[in-house]
Amino acid sequence: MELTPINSKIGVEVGGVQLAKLEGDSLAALKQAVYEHGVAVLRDQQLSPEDHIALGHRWGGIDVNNYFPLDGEYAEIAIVRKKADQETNIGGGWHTDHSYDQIPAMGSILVARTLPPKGGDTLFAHMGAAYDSLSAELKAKVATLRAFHTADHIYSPDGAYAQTDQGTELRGQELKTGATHPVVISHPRTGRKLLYVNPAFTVHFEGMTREESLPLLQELYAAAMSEDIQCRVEWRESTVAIWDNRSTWHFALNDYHGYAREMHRITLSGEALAA
Ligand SMILES: O=C(O)CCC(=O)C(=O)O
Ligand SMILES: [Fe+2]
Repeated sequence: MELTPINSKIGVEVGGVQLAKLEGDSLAALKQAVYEHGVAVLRDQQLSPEDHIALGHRWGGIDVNNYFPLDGEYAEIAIVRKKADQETNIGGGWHTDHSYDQIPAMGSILVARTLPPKGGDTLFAHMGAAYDSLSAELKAKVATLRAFHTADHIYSPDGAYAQTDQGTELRGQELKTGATHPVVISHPRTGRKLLYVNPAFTVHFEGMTREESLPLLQELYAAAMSEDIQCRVEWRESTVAIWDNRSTWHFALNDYHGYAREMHRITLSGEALAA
């Protein structure tokens, strides 16, 4: 396995591996690379839907996403799709997946199935680097804070997607979600301190209103959006990305109007989070 960091803060290109056959020590090494670098990019993968699901099980289990359309045949595969005539994409703002769950998903294995001729890249940002960049004063301020996360304002019948042309594609409008997590978590495998709030799902700090929370949330988001802790994944046919939701945010760019883009996502089960 060849590991080539994308930059010093985030991302690793992984060569010399076919995910369909990966197991044992090699799988353990890839997991470690994802935990350390936040996102791994693998090119030229021959990964059928069955291989994709089997890899998810070998990794440690699958969380089925409650909102995205499912592949008709494979309930484990969530379809991340923008049709040629749609305007809105999925994940077109900074977020981390499933932070509204009590035990948020570890991450995802995303496979490119249909790509536009150009555009449709995905940005990733490292929340360990974001935490490191905070001033000592800000680190002290957030050290013991907890924050409430929910997806209701995104997916409910009067939520963000309902107003768009993705509205009718999504499921789960009736679901109620909510979880409170520490604002600074320790990565369950590496122990690294990570900033764990995100603009999509974090609503307020525990014991504070949304209005009271916003100034500090904005300050944290500004640090997390710094370009020098990001990498850009340019998708090609047969590219797979595997990311860690605890240590990264991502942002699917929506710059390919008039073309279809379709990705297959398997969401990997996570573990309890703690400060
Ligand atoms: O389409 C992408 O590149 C990522 C979309 C997204 O946010 C996700 O699959 O979680
Ligand atoms: Fe996402």
